[in-house]
Amino acid sequence: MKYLYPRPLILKVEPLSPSLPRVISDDKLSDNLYELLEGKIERLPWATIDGPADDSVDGILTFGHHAVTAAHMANFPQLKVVSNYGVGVDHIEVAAATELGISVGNTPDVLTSTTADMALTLMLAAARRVCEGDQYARCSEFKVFDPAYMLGTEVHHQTVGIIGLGRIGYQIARRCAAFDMEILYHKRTQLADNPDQLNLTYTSLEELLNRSDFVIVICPLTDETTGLIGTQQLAAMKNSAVLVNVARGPVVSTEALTVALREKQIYAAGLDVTDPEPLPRDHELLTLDNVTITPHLGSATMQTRRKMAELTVVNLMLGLAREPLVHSVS
Ligand code: 8YV
Repeated sequence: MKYLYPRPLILKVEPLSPSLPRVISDDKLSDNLYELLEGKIERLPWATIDGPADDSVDGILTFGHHAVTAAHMANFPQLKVVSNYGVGVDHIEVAAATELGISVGNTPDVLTSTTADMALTLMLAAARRVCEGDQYARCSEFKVFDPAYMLGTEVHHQTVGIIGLGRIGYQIARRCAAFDMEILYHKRTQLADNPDQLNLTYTSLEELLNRSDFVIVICPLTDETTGLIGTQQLAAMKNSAVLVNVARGPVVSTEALTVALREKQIYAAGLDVTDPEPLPRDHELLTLDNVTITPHLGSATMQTRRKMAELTVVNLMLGLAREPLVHSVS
């Protein structure tokens, strides 16, 4: 097995005890991850999380699609660590974990550039009508090239507004700078660190929405950001603007966005996340041409998922050994 993390780290987390730690694991986690855990833990099915109290559970291995609540954690008095395969921890009650002395690990950094690439992919795809074009190029009506069909909207030299300029947001900004875009951003506090000296303008949310040709949402999902983009905010955007969401579905109101796209209050949207996820199969949003939707693929490359798996395993094993995690949010 070839590891991407330094060997000493891996050695440090080999289990010492003859009886394997018992870890409730999401059944959908990748084989990559379970390969790395072979012989290190005893896997308990995900359903255990809703079962009776159990003092033999040592860890929880999860990813961003099932809640890990205070009540779950309190049910397992020996629980030492919740290791999350992903950076977003909005599905985990972190404050409760901290109170209970449980470490919560996540996987930032390794997926930053990959997720930024996805934001650009959706921005370009929505603006240049890539999915519509793909469908048309395959269908029988496509007999002759027509210079008037499927005109999209320009990306380069336009203004982009990034909501949430953390690690991923900054990498999105770097990519937009290469497209000669004017870059606005909004976040809770102004950026302290700008290592690439990018030309970034901090604005209020309202000004960002008014001025941007592209609005990219990449803030964490919190009580404050739930429903951040609703009817009023969509109305503040230009009719020619494109909205991209690579954060979490509930940051944007699905209902308001459906109306805005149907009524052409905005030009298009590119969504890697939706609320709910997936949308009901008969949802109107899925019938509209001016929305491009991907099924939560932000970090989905073979290389990045491999690194995420390694980091998740390292965090888990360190937590089980009651040692500080490589990345911890608790
Ligand atoms: C993944 C993500 O969807 O890291 C996150 O927060 O949203 C993504 O990388 C995921 O959690 C892994 O399945």
